[in-house]
Amino acid sequence: MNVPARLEANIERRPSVCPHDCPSACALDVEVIDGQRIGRIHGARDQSYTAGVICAKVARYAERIHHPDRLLHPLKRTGPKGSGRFARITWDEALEEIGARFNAAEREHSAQSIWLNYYAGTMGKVMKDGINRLAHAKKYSRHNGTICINLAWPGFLAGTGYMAGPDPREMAQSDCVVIWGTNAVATQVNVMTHALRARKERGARIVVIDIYNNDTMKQADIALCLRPGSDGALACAVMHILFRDGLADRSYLEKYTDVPGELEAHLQTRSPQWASQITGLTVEEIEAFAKLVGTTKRTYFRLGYGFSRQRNGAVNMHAAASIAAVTGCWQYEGGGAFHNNGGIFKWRMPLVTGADVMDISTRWLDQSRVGAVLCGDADALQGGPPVKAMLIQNTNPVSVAPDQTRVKRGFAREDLFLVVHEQFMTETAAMADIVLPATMFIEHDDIYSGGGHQYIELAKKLVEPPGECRNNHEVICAIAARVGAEHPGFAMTPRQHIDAALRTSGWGSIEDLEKINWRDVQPDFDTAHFIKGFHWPDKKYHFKVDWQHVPFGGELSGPWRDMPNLPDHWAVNENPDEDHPFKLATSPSRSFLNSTFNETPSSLTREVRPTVLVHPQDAAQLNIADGDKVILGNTRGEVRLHAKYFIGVQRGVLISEGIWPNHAFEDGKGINTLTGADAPAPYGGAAFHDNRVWLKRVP
Ligand SMILES: Nc1nc2c(c(=O)[nH]1)N[C@H]1C(S)=C(S)[C@@H](COP(=O)(O)OP(=O)(O)OC[C@H]3O[C@@H](n4cnc5c(=O)[nH]c(N)nc54)[C@H](O)[C@@H]3O)O[C@H]1N2
Ligand SMILES: Nc1nc2c(c(=O)[nH]1)N[C@H]1C(S)=C(S)[C@@H](COP(=O)(O)OP(=O)(O)OC[C@H]3O[C@@H](n4cnc5c(=O)[nH]c(N)nc54)[C@H](O)[C@@H]3O)O[C@H]1N2
Ligand code: SF4
Ligand SMILES: [Mo]
Repeated sequence: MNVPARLEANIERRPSVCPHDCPSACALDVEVIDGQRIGRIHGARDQSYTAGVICAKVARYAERIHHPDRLLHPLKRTGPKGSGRFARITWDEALEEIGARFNAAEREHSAQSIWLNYYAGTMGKVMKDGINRLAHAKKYSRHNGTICINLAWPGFLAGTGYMAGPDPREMAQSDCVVIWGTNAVATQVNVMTHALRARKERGARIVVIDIYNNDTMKQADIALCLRPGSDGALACAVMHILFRDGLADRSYLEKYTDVPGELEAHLQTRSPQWASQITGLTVEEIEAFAKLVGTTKRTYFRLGYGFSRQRNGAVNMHAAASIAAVTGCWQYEGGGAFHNNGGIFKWRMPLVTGADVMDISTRWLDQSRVGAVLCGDADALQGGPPVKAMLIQNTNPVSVAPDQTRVKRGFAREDLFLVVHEQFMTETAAMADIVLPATMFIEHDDIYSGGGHQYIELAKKLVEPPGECRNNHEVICAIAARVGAEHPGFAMTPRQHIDAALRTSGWGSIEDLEKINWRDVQPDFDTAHFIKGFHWPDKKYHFKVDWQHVPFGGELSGPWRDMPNLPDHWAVNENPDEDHPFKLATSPSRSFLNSTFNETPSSLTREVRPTVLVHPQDAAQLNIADGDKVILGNTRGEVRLHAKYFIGVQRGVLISEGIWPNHAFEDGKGINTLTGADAPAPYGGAAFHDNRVWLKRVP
């Protein structure tokens, strides 16, 4: 009798961690088949934030790890830049050439003409941050990773002084969960696990504040669908009502906040009528929301990234967090405001990052302005030499960076020596002189910590890498040897790095972590709820902000001097005008993760094609039928895609979900052709959801 091969296979379940740039940082339970392949991936049940739930795209990771298009060997360009013509070479040949070209750039143009550019393709500490060790040891240009957090974090820090908050699992103990500017169903599914538990077990209300009726808003009891960039106005009107109706917690304000009287006076004119004009919400909607949070002590504000991706995003983040200080909900279990837990881990890992040899006089190149940097913009180059050589790990700027036309022009420079270490032939890798094949997370050892939770998590190598793939750490150490970089971190294994990072940070050893896989480092209730005060010398929550001195550590950018110092609606966003009557947000899609997964068959099938959601009445005015091919444009460029009728958005607002490969668009121009790289205040970043555009049917 023939026994099907599957039944004979030996399937083991092994712990791991999702490596992607997602606040959920899920603890995983991976099916390893015969020690070689993976089957389905499950959420680990014994990590209490993941609680057995993960997103669909990672559950079917076998599609990505065993994808036929994975890069398996080093390649060298044989045709013109971007032609896609490459020939296979050996690792030794590749590394020799990289060493020689980096050394030549250093000799001829100085060490700062070399830029090691990275982001968060993997969030593993060793594999993500080790590239800095090479940059610092050689005094190459430093990399300023602004693209994701720089609009969001300063807004939260401006109030609390600290990047943490009430235990995210406490959402399950709330009576009202406000999911603000995060499409959690798509982007961090575990928020829903805990919020839905609160609804089921306690009858909690779920409020969703967003600019379109996305999958998260569809789950809401109360849906507030406002205009992009108007969250500061909503927050101010809510606080106005709280003061007006006696719903502000005056004793909390007195004890825990800096200028409650000044705030109250300032908000006198920020009425619900005023906010209704700006937000497009009705006065009744605003009143009802204010009453709900003003009368529900256990209100948990889960503040996402999306609403910060506006030019006024930092001000809006601070305004939203300030509501919690007016109601005093921070005091209660299941109450307070939370954005990210970055502060609680207290990571110290100079052996990984080379922070001990960093020279802060070397320039700090802004990742979000990669186009300007590579095109030789003197301001973006900070007066230094042009960038002549680059190594890229963990990021795909030709797809994800704003102002794409300029980014592409920069990467097309024949005099730029570009090395891209990748898992796939991304559109950035396609521009490279040398492409190196990279491992995936189950093929190397690393540690992770959660942005949206409180665990330190260990993920050990589970299978051998395919072909000649090498991990980021191996590549960095091999290049270090060829450019004469010295640092003890180059002589260590990933396992030794993990152990050292844990020990230096006070979290035990790797052997300790191996026994439990995930370590819960949640601070106690009083610390997490700021019961002993906020993280400023006066211990108060700051309504009044000195944007220049927010404890974020960024480079002041944009019109930061004009920022309001109290919560407000700051009108600096791209406003529609006669030539650009629409506002476009480029929101993440459910089946891609930034540009990752836009190569896996099931994600591509689910997302169908590049699409813009248009209100049917707006479409009708422009003679656009459902499914028509349309062009979106602004001063930065034009993008061709298909229109889809969608009523769950305010008139004049357009949504295009997901970072599709540029080649999925008819003329190869991707969605970031339309987004701006103008370094918003206070510390740069990119206002991905703040674009004025015109729309027309393809004639
Ligand atoms: N499936 C999936 N998951 C992801 C990602 C992905 O691309 N796909 N990306 C990962 C990364 S790197 C990050 S940083 C996180 C980001 O995840 P989130 O924090 O969820 O942020 P976004 O998805 O950018 O935006 C969230 C929502 O905010 C809306 N929004 C835009 N402008 C405004 C506004 O002015 N006000 C309000 N109230 N809402 C607004 C967007 O339309 C979107 O619906 O997700 C991570 N997870
Ligand atoms: N229009 C628009 N653009 C956006 C956003 C948006 O909302 N709208 N969101 C922005 C945000 S929040 C972010 S964080 C950025 C993210 O932008 P990126 O950090 O560029 O994220 P990804 O597109 O996921 O690309 C990560 C790349 O790293 C590779 N990779 C993964 N693991 C490894 C590894 O171990 N080693 C190596 N060498 N490579 C690896 C993957 O194959 C992938 O190509 O995009 C931004 N761009
Ligand atoms: S929800 Fe986020 S962290 Fe969890 S598996 Fe999916 S991408 Fe990874
Ligand atoms: Mo991000």
